[in-house]
Amino acid sequence: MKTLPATRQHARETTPRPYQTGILQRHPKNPIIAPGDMPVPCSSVFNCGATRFEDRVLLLLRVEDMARDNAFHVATSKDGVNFEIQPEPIDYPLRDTESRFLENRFDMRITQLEGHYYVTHASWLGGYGSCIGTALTKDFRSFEPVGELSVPSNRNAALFPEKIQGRYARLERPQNIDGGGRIWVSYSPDLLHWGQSRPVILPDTPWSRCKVGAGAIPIKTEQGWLCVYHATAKNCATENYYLGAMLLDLQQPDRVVAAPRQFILQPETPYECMGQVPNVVFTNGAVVMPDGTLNIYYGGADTRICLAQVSVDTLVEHCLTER
Ligand code: M1P
Repeated sequence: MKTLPATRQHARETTPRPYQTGILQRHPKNPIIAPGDMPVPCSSVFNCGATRFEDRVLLLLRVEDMARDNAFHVATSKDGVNFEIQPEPIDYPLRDTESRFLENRFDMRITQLEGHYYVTHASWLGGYGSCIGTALTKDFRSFEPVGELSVPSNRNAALFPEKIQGRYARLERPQNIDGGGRIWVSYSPDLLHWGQSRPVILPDTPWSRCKVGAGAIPIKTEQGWLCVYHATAKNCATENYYLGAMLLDLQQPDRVVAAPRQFILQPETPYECMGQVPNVVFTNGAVVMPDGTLNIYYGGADTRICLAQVSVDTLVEHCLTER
């Protein structure tokens, strides 16, 4: 067998990979917010909810301190890339004395609905796992707890931004008996009582064999609700997180209009593969920019915040044409 000269072998091994296996473009400034960018000492900053607030992009950052206790900080930006971060955490209890079980709240998703911002999150109940909690805010300064609105174990709640056929709707992920889980849709007459739940049947792929959960809040398009979701697959060393995209029916969102078998992002850069949980790309927030670009904010390895971009039209087209 012909072998390459040693210098060329070295060149081949050290040439950076293009980091472009999906259709998303990673932002060249990635990671856009790392622990060292925070105005407070922290070990990780990741998995942010995202929305438009006034004329800015607003992120709710999940920040872990050196004791790995959580806090949530607001960050705002005009261009969606360079953020001003508030040094004081938001005033919303992450533990409480009323419930003997509530130990933490995390993975906040923000839905603009009927003049309010609803924040849905996982509420960690110790041995019971997590349930879905909700808070209400108008200004991201004061947060009114609405309550824990599911029994455990459930999480990854993404509230739709409008009523569908007269009912509120949310994506959620009840836990499977094996610790995984799939996306379901539940409906509510009043945002408090949830039921009439139905599963969202997605293609079975090698990258989605373990967990499949909602990501960012669904985006309304003519072709359906555009959703970016996460899925995981175990290998002999780790459980890798991927992002996928799908379109759900506008009137009956438990019905899948299109869901490509291909993932749209996999962990492959150092900032996605190395950190407190390796090989994780996890989104719970995306924002449509004025030029139609979808800014997908995602946690890299549960340690820093990254940005991937694609136009909404391109992602819809991708969903409709790829199988
Ligand atoms: O460590 C990876 C992720 O693990 C959990 O994800 P899921 O909701 O799919 O179970 C969460 O703790 C999430 O925050 C974390 O990024």
